[in-house]
Amino acid sequence: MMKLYFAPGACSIGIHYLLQEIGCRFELRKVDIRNGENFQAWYTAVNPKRKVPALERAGGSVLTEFPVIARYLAEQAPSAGLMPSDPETLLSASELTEFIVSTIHMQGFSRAFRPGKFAMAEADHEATRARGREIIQEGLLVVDRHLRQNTGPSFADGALFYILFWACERLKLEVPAACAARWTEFKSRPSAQRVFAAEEIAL
Ligand SMILES: N[C@@H](CCC(=O)N[C@@H](CS)C(=O)NCC(=O)O)C(=O)O
Repeated sequence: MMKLYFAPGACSIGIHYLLQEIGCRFELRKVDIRNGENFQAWYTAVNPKRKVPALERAGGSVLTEFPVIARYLAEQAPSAGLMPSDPETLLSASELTEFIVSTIHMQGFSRAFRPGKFAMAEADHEATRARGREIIQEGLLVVDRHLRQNTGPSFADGALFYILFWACERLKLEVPAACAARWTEFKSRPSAQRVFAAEEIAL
């Protein structure tokens, strides 16, 4: 059985959502990243990069990096309809997933949530957070355009799920209309309810 290493409410929630959507059996192993459990030897043996998500596959090998795990899961369960069959739609889903993870998450949310990673001086933290929010808002405009043109489900939904969760529920940002509509749709799904319950998240 697959095992997801996750931290409650972290980006791993997007992979957790995909696992629920594809309807496979899986185990969860919580990693307390707030208290540095990801730096403990047992976890660095799982993922030397010390990040979640990590997905242990049935044979025991571990996959890391959100876009890779998301696509792998979609490929494993073609009947879930998360792996676009049209090559252009597939490229577009990959492009969106990469943009969300490498730009909106890593450049935007990382500044907004953890300014100390970008600015040593405490005095610069507020400006760093503000810059993070700008990057998020600019990024969400790109995502919104994508959503208006591509309505079908894909593995990019995992990435969309966690940034919309962070934007709408954590930071309480006003997000563009198609993003807001997608978040309303996501959070009403039974898969999302199961994810929130398992991660003990109250919206
Ligand atoms: N490049 C990784 C990034 C994952 C990542 O940044 N995960 C965060 C949680 S949202 C993490 O594990 N942070 C722990 C830390 O930096 O100590 C991916 O795409 O999976």
